Amino acid sequence: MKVQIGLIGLAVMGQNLVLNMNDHGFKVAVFNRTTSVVDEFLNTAAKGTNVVGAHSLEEFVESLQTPRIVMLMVKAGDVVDQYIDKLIPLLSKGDIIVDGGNSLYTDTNRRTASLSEVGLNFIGTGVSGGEEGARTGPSIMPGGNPAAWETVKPIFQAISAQVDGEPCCNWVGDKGAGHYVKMIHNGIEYGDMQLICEAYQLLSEGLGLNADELHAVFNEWNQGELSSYLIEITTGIFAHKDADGSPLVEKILDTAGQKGTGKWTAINALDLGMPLTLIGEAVFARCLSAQKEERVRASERLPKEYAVFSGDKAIMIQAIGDALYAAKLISYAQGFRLMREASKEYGFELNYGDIALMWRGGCIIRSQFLNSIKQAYNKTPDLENLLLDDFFVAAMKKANAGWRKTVMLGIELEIATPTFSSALAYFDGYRSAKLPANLLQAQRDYFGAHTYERIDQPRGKFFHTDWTGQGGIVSATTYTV
Ligand code: NBP
Repeated sequence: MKVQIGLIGLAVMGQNLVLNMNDHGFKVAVFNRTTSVVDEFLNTAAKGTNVVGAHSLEEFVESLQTPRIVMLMVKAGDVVDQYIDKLIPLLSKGDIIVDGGNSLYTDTNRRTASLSEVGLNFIGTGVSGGEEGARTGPSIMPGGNPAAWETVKPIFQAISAQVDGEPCCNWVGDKGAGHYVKMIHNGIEYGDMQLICEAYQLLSEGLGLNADELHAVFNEWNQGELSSYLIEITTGIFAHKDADGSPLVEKILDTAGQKGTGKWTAINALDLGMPLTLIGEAVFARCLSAQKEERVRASERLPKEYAVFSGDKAIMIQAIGDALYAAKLISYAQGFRLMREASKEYGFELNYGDIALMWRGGCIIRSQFLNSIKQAYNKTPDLENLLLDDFFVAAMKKANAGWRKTVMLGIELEIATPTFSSALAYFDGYRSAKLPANLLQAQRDYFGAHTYERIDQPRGKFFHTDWTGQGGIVSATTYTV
């Protein structure tokens, strides 16, 4: 009896996805480079299930019903290409390879095209939710060759998270669209996490709240508009005590790691000329945190004056909550704006409302307010920027004063708030009909003859001035970005 799907890569994500598929009645075959892991898995977590193990790729492929579905859950990069190369001679036309790892979308573009040339259908899918999500229902973002979707759809939609009876999994788009959207998801995750960390530092260092008080504040925030998975787990983190009874979080070294998806998002935004400032700052904040020893030396050389907060704590906590919410809205507005540009540039034809729905459950950035994003796109499918939607306009207006107060608190107390403050700068810049770029263009024309447009002349008509009376009349090529 052949099985419905095969999965290669029995690390934390692979094992849990397999168990999830088994729970939903799908028969799964598994393979892993280190074959002892297959036996271990079958003798422990998968004991008593219908999962079958293979010790060679040939045996693995042989066990699959046609059209075969082979899902890779391995380290992204060369390993995926190596497995694809080994699988091609073993598979038949119409078979499907799914890459569920965190692959770069450009690799997925390339793999979709090259596999299509040999008659195989490729899907590159984002899978978010970590270990727990994989086991109980992740958010799944598939893209690639649409010919493969109907075959994998019943499996993916069954094992994904469900919110209000809808699966957090839908077809995202052609080529690398699924991995692109997963990359943006991860970038937003970087931003959400950094925002929470800035709120934490202002509340603890700035207002002097201890872990129990932080737990109470986050617990309250999680009941309202900030309700989300990341606020929920942060609430739990503040309650967690070390063996000696003190809060564990205070014993953790303040240097953050990263695997690269946030960096990819920021690089892509720069490539497309899109201001994705909050996520960019979140990536840089991790980089700065990693310079621990240098920061310790700098703290001695450039000591802070440590002003003490002297206002009403309850009002300030409310303001910090407002800042957290407003800056988070900016991050999503920037992320969706970037996706809009990418969709146009790369031909992904993304459906933004569906993406918001896919992120409502299972994934790390799941939160209540994704429903409001869905509603915004329901009303205006081609919405330029979420900030222009009624819900966002009202939310920004409500949070505006508290957000400014929070950024000023950071400035006064010498506490860095890179994401709170860069988001505010974007907000103020975005709603400025006039920016000082007229002077910038004058400078560019002054030193490089880069030309400028005039407010009293039609757009697209360029002028050059001989600013010193000693330059020539030749101008440089004009380009944007
Ligand atoms: P890892 O990313 O740690 O990958 C481990 C798997 O890759 C094992 O099966 C390992 O086989 C295999 N592998 C490696 Br490493 N090098 C190999 C090679 N040269 N040849 C063949 N196989 C090789 O596992 P993971 O954390 O479960 O993540 C799987 C994918 O899902 C990754 O792309 C990851 O970025 C993505 N992802 C992870 C999470 C998460 O929370 N962990 C969440 C969402 C997405 P071995 O057992 O023989 O070493």
